[in-house]
Amino acid sequence: MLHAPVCPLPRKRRRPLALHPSGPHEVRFQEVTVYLVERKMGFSRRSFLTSLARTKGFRVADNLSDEVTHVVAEKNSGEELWAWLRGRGLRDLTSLLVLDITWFTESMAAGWPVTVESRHCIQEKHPLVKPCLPTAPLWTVSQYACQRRTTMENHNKIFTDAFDILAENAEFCEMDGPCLAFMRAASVLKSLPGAVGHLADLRGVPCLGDQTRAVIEEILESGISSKVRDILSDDRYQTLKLFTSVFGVGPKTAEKWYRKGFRTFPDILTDQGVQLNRMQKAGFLYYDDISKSMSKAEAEAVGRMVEDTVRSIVPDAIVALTGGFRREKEFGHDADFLITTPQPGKEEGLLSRVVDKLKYQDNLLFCEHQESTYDKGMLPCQRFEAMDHFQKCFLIVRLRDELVGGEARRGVGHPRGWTAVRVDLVAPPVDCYAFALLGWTGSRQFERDLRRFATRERKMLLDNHGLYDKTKKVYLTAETEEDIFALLGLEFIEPRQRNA
Ligand code: DCT
Ligand code: MG
Repeated sequence: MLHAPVCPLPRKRRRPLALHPSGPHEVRFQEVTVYLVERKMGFSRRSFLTSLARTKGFRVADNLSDEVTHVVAEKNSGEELWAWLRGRGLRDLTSLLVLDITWFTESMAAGWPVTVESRHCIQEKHPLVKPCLPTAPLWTVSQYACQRRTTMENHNKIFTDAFDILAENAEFCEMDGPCLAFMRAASVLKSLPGAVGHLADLRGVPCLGDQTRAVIEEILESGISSKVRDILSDDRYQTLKLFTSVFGVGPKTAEKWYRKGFRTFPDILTDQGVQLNRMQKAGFLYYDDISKSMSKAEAEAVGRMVEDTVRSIVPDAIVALTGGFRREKEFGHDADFLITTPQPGKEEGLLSRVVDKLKYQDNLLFCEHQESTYDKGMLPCQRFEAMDHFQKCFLIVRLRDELVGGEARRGVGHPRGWTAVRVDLVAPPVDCYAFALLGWTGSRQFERDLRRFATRERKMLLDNHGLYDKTKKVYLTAETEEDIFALLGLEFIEPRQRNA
């Protein structure tokens, strides 16, 4: 017989949310720490979603702290949620992403944190009525250039010009850290949809540290940065800038010449002790032409010449203009072409034959040829600065005036009737073509961030040859750029939006 209990049952107590309800999980996305708001979501749903996210490699915090990057709430009003967040004593609410559950469910379905879009963000209804309190960010911007759309329309040129100079000067001083920081600052500002009018506009914008914000503040107040003014009047900076403008002269050689006391081109060219290499000799010889930027019309004219020459050797070859011109830049320092053949192997030795033909046509002024060192078995290299292994040629080509349309012609009135232009030809095998196209389209900052994103957010290795999944230990194949973005779980960014 069953007896009634003699003492009342203890009240059901809430289990504390275990740190690792089903054992510890590997954190795959270091940049993201999620906090799920229990209010309206309920205790059991929150526990379930927490374990689900952890099994998928997300870091989910039990408590709200300054470590949290993504706050996720369900059915909460913006006003109440923001008021609650302000009361939590967090150091900096401005960089916090406050998101609707849709961001979380989409991320669970994708298997990684999807790009935050404005439709995911929970805005407070009247963010500006309480100006003394932190408000939601004006712009939601990713720290990765490959998750931003950066066209040639730059609303913040006054700042980005300053950061470009600071980055270049840091490079000349071999200060890699500050150089990268200034390049990242310039890049993120180029992507903003409007002009920065006040430092507060930048709340929540990543890639800006104390130093870079101080530069922006000074420009906002006085129109110029004193650091930039000092650099522009610095003899060393001006000299290195002049010397590195010569084809074949890098910062190391420029520095060596500066230390020898050289300040002008005649100082270098008249010194008996200076041994110029082939590239530098050509660089000085054609300096007047190739130090001027090349127009889109000129790049397209070179394109027709290259395409005709390539097709006369392999009729079904594919020739694509890449680099800045593919990103719809109007001017560039060179024209970059990618050449491949539908039939694998047919691209071998192709560039030598193209160069021979250009020489025969009397259109070749200089050629530095690099044979392919590509080996299918090698892992993609994370370092962007390492050149790829495809066969390539760095050329100076004679571009005849009649090939360029009337107005765009640069040599108008020039008795020679031609102009020297810099051209790069790269010939990957067709199975690497999509990766090479993505890599050679740039911009450099876009490429750096694609690789950084692949490594840090996806545990994958990306370079101009291919993509490797370190978790699954497999190479992933792609026929188009769209395939590569999809493999990385990124929204497709058009070439004209890659001017990061
Ligand atoms: N690139 C690369 N690996 C490198 C260097 C560059 O894959 N080690 C890619 C990135 C950009 C692209 O090649 C073209 O390079 P550039 O011609 O230097 O740049 P650009 O964007 O075309 O700009 P510019 O107008 O100065 O030519
Ligand atoms: Mg280029």
